[in-house]
Amino acid sequence: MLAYIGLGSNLNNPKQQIKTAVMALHNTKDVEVVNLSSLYQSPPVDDSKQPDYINAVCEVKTHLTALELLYVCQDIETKQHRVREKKWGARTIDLDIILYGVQVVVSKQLIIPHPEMMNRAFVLVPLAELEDDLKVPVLGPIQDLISELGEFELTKL
Ligand code: PH2
Ligand code: MG
Ligand code: MG
Repeated sequence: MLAYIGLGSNLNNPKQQIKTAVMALHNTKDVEVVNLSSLYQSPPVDDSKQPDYINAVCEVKTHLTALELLYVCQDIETKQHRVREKKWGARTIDLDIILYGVQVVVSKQLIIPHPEMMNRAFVLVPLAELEDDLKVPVLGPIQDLISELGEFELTKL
């Protein structure tokens, strides 16, 4: 299965946090990172009183189920000392499963495609960098989603 994982950080050396998380994913049994986007910088969406974020998207080849992959992501977040306080608060690392093949998942723990992806340039733009003609399940072609975004601030590093 091919899956896309969004990475974000705005605390404690964000670029290094992203690199550490990508290495941790790659070093996980049954998970292979096969592609990584550029790093992108953007102001925080939905809470302006925090530092800018660094974001990227990676593509993984995996034999894990979507839920097993979620647990791997949560484990990496914990190892990188993520403190879960308020929703959308500043964080050392955030790993979100954006897509899991063409599978649609709606459960208490996990929603795929990621329910906010269509609103987030910091997810769509790096994803399109990896796969510019991607058809997102339910939502449609990635380029259409980017066109529908409206104005956004995002710097490719
Ligand atoms: N993540 C959030 C909330 N806001 N803003 C940016 N720019 N990048 C993020 O990764 C981000 C955010 C919650 O996951
Ligand atoms: Mg997130
Ligand atoms: Mg998250």
